[in-house]
Formats: sequence, C-alpha cells, structure tokens
Amino acid sequence: MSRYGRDVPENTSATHPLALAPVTAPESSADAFVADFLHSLNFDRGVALSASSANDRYFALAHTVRDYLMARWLEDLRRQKQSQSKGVCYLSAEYLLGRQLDNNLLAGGLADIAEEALASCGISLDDLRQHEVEPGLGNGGLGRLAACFIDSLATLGVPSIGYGIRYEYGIFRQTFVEGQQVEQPDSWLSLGSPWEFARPEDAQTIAFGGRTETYDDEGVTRSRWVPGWNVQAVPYNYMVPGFQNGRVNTLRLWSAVATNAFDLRIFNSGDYEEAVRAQTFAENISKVLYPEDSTPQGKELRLQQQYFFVAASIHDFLDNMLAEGFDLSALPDRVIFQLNDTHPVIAVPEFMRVLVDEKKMEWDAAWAITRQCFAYTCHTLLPEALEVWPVDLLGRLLPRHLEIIYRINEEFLDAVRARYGDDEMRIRNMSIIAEHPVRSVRMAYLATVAGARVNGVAELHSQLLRDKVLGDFDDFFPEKFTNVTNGVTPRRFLRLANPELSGLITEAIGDGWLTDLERLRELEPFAEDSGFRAAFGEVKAANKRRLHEVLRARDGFEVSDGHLLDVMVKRLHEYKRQMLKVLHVVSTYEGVVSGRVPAAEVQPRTVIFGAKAAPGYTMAKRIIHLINAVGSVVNSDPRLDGRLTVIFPPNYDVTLAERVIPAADLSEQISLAGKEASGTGNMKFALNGALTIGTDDGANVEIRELVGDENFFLFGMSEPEVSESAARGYRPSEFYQEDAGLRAAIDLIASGAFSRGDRSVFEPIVSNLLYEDRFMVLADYASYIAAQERVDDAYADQEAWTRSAILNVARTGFFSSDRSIRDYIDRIWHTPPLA
Ligand code: 26W
Repeated sequence: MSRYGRDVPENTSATHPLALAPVTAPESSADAFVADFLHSLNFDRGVALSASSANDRYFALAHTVRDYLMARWLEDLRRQKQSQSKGVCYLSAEYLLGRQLDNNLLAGGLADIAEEALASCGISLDDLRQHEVEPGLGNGGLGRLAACFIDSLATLGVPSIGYGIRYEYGIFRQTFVEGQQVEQPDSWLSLGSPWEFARPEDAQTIAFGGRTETYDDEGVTRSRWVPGWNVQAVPYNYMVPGFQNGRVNTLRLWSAVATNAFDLRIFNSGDYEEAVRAQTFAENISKVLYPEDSTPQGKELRLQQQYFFVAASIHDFLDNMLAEGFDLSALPDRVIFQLNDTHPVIAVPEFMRVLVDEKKMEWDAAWAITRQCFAYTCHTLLPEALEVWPVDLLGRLLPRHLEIIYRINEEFLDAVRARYGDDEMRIRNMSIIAEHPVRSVRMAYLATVAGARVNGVAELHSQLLRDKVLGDFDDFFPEKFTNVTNGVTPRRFLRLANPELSGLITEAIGDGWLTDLERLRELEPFAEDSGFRAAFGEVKAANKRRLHEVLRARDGFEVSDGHLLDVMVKRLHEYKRQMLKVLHVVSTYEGVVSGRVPAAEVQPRTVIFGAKAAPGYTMAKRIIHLINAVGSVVNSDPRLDGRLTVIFPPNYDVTLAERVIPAADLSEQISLAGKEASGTGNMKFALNGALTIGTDDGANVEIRELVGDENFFLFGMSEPEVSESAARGYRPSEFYQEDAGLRAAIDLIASGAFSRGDRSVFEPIVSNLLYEDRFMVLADYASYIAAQERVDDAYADQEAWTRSAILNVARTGFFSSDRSIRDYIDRIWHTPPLA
C-alpha cells in the first residue's frame, strides 16, 4: 500500500466506481475550466464571484490549474516509486522559484483556455497574474539555478525530487531611503500560498544537541546519539510540471514546528510565554533565509537549518521512496544526492549515522555506499565563501556527526599518507579539519572527500577548482573532478519572459527549440534577412516600451525612448564590479560637465541597475548609495540633455528580471576574471538578444566562444593576467596617477559632487579603490572604457547591431538548463529519464 498516488489499494473496500477510478484531469475546455474555477471559488474559498476578492479569484485560479496538473503528479509519484529506477535528490538550501502561475499554465498548455474562461467570468487573467507574490526562497545565482534545474529535470522526465527549506520569510524586500538600502521582511506567506500542499502526516522528527555514548549490542560495541532536543519537520509539496510532457515532479520544502508545541502544565502555572517557548524556538529554524550570498556568518541557526532539512530529506527518502525490505547496499543504484554547494553537506555524516548507528551496517560497507550516493557542485571561487564550522559549535549541536567526520578524515588522511608518505604540510592542507584560526570542519573538503563527483559550473571555474582551490584533491582524486556549465530554463526566460521574440523564433524555425534549445542555430541565416532584422528590432522596441510601463507603474521612473538600454542586474558584490559601471557613468558625466565632451556626442544611454546587498555587507551598501546618488545628480543635470540616465529600481527579483532582460541591448558581465564561477544572467541576456560587454570570466568565456569575438565586447585582464598582476603586487593608485579620465572620475566622487559636497559620505569607497581595490577595478578601467566606446560605435549601426543580436540568440542554445541536466546525467548521475 503506497502512501503516494491514489492507486487502488489491494484490500480496498471501496465499491463506488469513482473511488476505484484513477484520478483524471478536468476536460481541457473553457467551460470545464469555468466550472472548476467557480467550484473552487465557491466551495474552497467560500465566496460568491460577486463578493470575491482579487486574492480569492487568484487562489481559485491557482487551484483550478492545480486540478489540471494533479492527475499527472499523482501518476508520476506512483510511477517513480514503482519503477525503483535510479533518481536524483537535489539538496539545496535555496530555490529562487519566481512566480508560478504562468509557468504552470504553460506547462499544462492551459494559458488560452484560462484566458477565455476567466474572460467569460468578467475576470482579466493579467490582473490575477499581478496578484501573485513570488517565493523569494533564495539569494541569487545558486537559488535560481536550482529552480531552473528542477524545471529541466521534470521536462526531461528524470525521476527526481527537490528538497529544501520552506522559509517563512524569504529574501528581504529592498527599499531605498535617501538612496540607501533598507531591508523589509518578506512575508510572502501572509496571504497563504495556493501552490503548496502541507503534508503533516509525513512529518519527520529532527534531533539536535545532547551527547553520544557507546554501548554493547550483543557483543558488538556500537555508538549512538542521545539527543538533547528535537523539532518536527513538516513537508510542503510543490508541483514541478514538465513542459507539456505530462510529467510533474515534486519540490518538497520543510517547515519547522515544535514537537510539543504547547506545554499546558507550564501554561497552567501562568508562565504563558514559557509555555510556547519551545514552539517559537523550533519555528525559528525555518523562519528566515540567510541573506548572505558569499560570506557565511557562521551562525548556529544556519547550521541548524542545514541539518534540519537534509536530515528530514534523507529520512523521507529512506522511509517513503524505497520499497519494503529494500537492500540498502543497492542504494547507489537507486539514488544520487546532489549537494548544491556545501550548504547541505552535513547530509554525508547524517547518511553514515543512519546506516551505521540505525541500520547497524559495518562502517566500511556504509562508507562504500555513501561515497557513491553523493555528488558536490561548487558555486564559488571566493575563499571566504567556503563554509567552515568550528568543531565546538558542530560538536555541541551534532556530537555524533562530529565523531563521524573525524573518522572519515582519519581514514582519508591515512590514504593520503599511504600515497604521499608523511608529507605533514600536505596532510595539514588536505585535512577536513582545519587547525587555524580555530579548529574547524572545512565543508568543501568533506564534500570533496565524500562526493563521487565534484563539479564546477563553467569550464574556467572547474579548471580553477582543479588547479587552485582544490588542487591537492585533484591530484589525489583526479577522476572525481568534472565540469557542468550552468544553464537557464528557456520556458521561463525566453517563452514566458519574451513571448514576442518566442513568436518570431517559432514562426521562423518552429517551436522545437522549447525543449531542444540548440535548434536556435537554425536562426543564423535569418540574421542576413533585413525583414527578419526589422521584426527582431521591433520586438526589442516593444519589450522596451513594456519595461517603461512596468518601471513607471512600479517605481515612477521615466525611461526615454531611443536609448541604448545598458543593464547590470545581479547581487551587489565587489568582485562583480558594479563600481566599474559607476566609473563609466561618472566619466561620461564628467566629460560633459567639464566641457570636454559635447553632450550631443554622447550616445543616448539608460543604465539600469538591479542589486541587493547582504545586510551586513557595508561596502556593498555604500556602493548602492553611490549608484543612487550618482543617478539623481546625472538624471537631473540639464547639461546632459537627457542623454544619460541612471535607473535603479529597488527589490530586483525574478519577476523584475523577466521584464528587464528582454528589453536590454547591452548585458554587463564585468567581474574580475577568475572570480565569477559562471553567471547565469549572462546567458539569459544573450538568449534575449542583448550583446555582452564582459571579461573572460565564468561562462562569459563559453558565450564568447559560441557567439564569436565579433559579437561580444571583450575587455580586461584574463585570469592568468590577474594572477600575475596580483603576484607582482597590485598598486591601484598607479592607475589613478596615469589615467587622467580615471582620475577625473574618482576626484569627482571624492569631491562630494554626488553627496551635496560632503566628501566623507563616499570617502571609504574612494580610499578603498585607491589603496586596496581587491578586485582591480582601476586596472581594468581603461580597457573597459575603450570597450564601451566600441559599444557606442557599434550601436550607431542598428542593422549590424541587430544582426549581431540575432546571432547571439542563435548561438547560445547551449546554455539551456536542459543541456546542463543532460550533462549531469551523463557525467555524474547516470539517471536516465523514466520512459
Ligand atoms: C554561506 C554563504 C553563501 C551563500 C550562497 C556562500 C555562497 C553562496 C552561493 C554559492 C553564492 C552563489 O549564488 N554563487 C553563484 O552561483 C551561480 C550558480 O552556479 C553562479 O552562476 C555564480 O557565478 C555564482 O556566484
């Protein structure tokens, strides 16, 4: 009797034909859609159409769409369980899902029926669209990649389940006060979410704290954990529909509640607060997403979050996805747990604990299984982004896991000694346990030792992992390291975000590209067709007009027509070098106000920024302040004659990305070479016909190789040049001395020109640039400015620009997340799609 899918249980006493019938979807007709919609409005929401709120109508619509996808979901759950074929458990602390309605309508092929059905009820689908709050359960690249990947897993029909955390508060809402970032809590669940299915009956008990003890088990000395306290992990299921392939996978997000939420005895003693302390304490675990996307704060609650969701996920898989009496030694043929960075790597000692302590398996047998059941994807190159947990903290929260990590490390270092002899330096460098500054567990090393495979997310990144970040491990485990270049889902970031371009493409080459994006290659000849170029240009212009509407309605921004739209949207981080973009704007401005450059010679340009800074990242917040300050001066200076505008809409998220990216002409991918692991925004812009100005960093390298040098504005040092210049000793102030344009720009910022004459406001930015400049903004400035001049010249020839833009679309089909998933299957998972 399986818990999933309502297949008829053998010993059922049901007689009613409907009870015995498989679940079926409502009929795909506007009438049936109306019936289901009104049923849900009247009976689930309990309101009449005439008295319904927009939220009622939105929920009823969502429920109707769910109903159309439900049969597939139940059938898929049943088949995945029954098939016992190898599946993927994707463990990620973040999923940046974006709005769900349109994607579910598209996947179900329901958009037209819904539009017609709702219209016949006097309701505009577009009104209800605006009503959806996007689940911001992620920070940036890593979280969005996870969302693209589960979409592709479902569309490729790979048996898989995404596991994560159902944060009550997602990534903060960004507001600007006097140009400065102010964070607001993201209460995305305040009106509830129609896309989730609570499954309290599948709750798991998650233990913490306490101690370990050894005991005699019929002559065998065993260890066990004696926890100090526990919480309940309640799962919420979300549909992950494949694109029009009848498949629906599951995203299972865990929410923390107290095991015994309410202590009546204490309550009756009058200490009401104490009575519910356990509840609040427990709930804190899944209360809020940590808003850092590169520097771990090492907070205990963060480790609690990581252990909470991976333990619940492992127990859930072992309890619910394996057939009765499943032989655990066959686990490697049944499941691969993909670790989305180091955040879920505590899953490795948890898996060992379950196999050894609970299933009483021999250590070596358990380790042999574990090493085949996990794989690790690294998403960063910044040493400070690699998580390390002090053994004191880890040992206090998870005492048994620390013991297991120590034993894994011991056996690993024995193998290292066996290979290299007593090379103490190497032993110290490779040990999972770092002795300095405090004795800590290096989670990336644990993931590398335990993982069957370790991959980077772009060719250059994976090479740098092998050569530099994990060099010793590449030497010891050469067969483990591989690469899977990132990708993005074309359903959301082309079909839904850019319906007009999608229509033009489908008209030209058919719609096969939606599930086979490399078919975009067939567009190449159309770049030579002036008619197609005109149509392509019209689509871009229409997307710009739509963006103008959105920005006017959303933030009151006025965007001038005919401007080159120059876009830089990504998290605010010094290595991504938003400061280089600011210096370009200030240089252009300074050139005009100094009288050196006639305003008429300035290519009309609107620079759009979008960026959240981690709340504790002071320099990043200062740069946000500077961008807004520069914007308000430049935008209001009549000497520029409106030819240069800076727009910084607050609260950049997936929904805004879907509006900005299709309208962009120029995509800013200007990180210091060797710092951006891959980037995925770069892929989305190229696929939507924007040209890239960028360094040879991350996936920019592969984009440039595919689109051709002539269709990419390359600038700046390469990674090897960066390393050489760092090794030589980088003195940023020399560039300030030598480059008059750079000096003028920096001096203008330092002068207080953008801070009402108060030089102190941006002084920290200026002095950091002149005396530290860790990410070599000044070194790449001249090359960047030269590249921007090439951009201005190129944009003057719209025919050539459009031709180049079409070739960018045609040649970037490789960057589909479907291709990434196929690479994971071939190189890491070996989980063929379920037939
Ligand atoms: C613990 C703090 C923390 C949180 C998140 C450290 C590191 C992260 C992420 C790994 C940061 C991240 O999002 N990395 C981005 O991952 C994308 C998907 O692979 C890449 O395209 C980006 O280049 C990379 O910066």
